[in-house]
Amino acid sequence: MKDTAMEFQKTPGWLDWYAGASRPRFKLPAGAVDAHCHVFGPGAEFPYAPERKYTPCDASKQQLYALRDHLGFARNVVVQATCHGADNRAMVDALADSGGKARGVATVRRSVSDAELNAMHAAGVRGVRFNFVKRLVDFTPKEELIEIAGRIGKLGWHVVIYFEAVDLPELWDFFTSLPTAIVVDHMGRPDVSEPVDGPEFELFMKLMRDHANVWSKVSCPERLSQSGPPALNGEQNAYRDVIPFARRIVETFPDRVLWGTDWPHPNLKNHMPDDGLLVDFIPYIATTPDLQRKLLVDNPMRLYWPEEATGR
Ligand code: 0GY
Repeated sequence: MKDTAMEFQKTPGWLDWYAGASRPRFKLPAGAVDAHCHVFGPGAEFPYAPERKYTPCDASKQQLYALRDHLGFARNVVVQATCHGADNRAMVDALADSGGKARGVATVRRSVSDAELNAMHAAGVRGVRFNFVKRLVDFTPKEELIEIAGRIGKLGWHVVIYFEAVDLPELWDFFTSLPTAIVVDHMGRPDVSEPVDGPEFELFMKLMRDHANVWSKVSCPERLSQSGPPALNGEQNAYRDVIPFARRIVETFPDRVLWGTDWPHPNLKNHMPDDGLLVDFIPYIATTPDLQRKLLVDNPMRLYWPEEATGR
């Protein structure tokens, strides 16, 4: 992986995002929020971080907002991706160009100044992300993360955590000591070949049950599924093995769930999803209009645009 000044070579085998997304059959409720998506670069304008573990294809704010409109979303939450490290300029630039229709989740180090945090708040950042997925980031000491959580909590921000289910026991004490709202990416990445009422997923359910500040994104069936999309296996319900897990969370904690496309889908090895089909997955996991409205509108509005939330 050799880069010239502003030219980045994609990680070998990198799958580019799919540009031909179908128009979903499922009609999203008015005001729906795509609460987990990213921008990548463009590298020539916003260089990828030297410490990154992968180099993606570019995925710009214009392309993200075109997808938003095509799918029928009203707003986005743009989550800082690890390929940009703690350089949040691409994400903040996307927020600035959204006309108030995007909010952000940043990555910061202990060295971030109060002035920088305040500037990010003014730009629309409302959370920081702590990543524990070892293939994506190097280890950050817990004391540093606790210090950051204390500082951003004063701004009313929350912490987004990304980890794999096998690591939850070891991370439990740390997560449950965080003082802010906590949003878990992709249901804590359960192994969906295990039973939905098995010990691994029960531990995640317990985390949410015992800690009312913990929320979950019921996102990324394409990442978690072992049965795969219809094009690969001919099944009617794409990613059907993920349905019981996501549905259980949505039905047990309807006021603490979020949904996002995860566009442009970093690090997928086998297939690149059609984002229209991902939207069509939603009614399998949120099966009533009431659950769908909470998942897609009320909950993300409460967390990211509380000043506009209707408080239903
Ligand atoms: C995701 C998932 C992944 C990557 C990142 O920031 C990132 O690099 O989040 C992944 O590789 O599982 O949520 O986008």
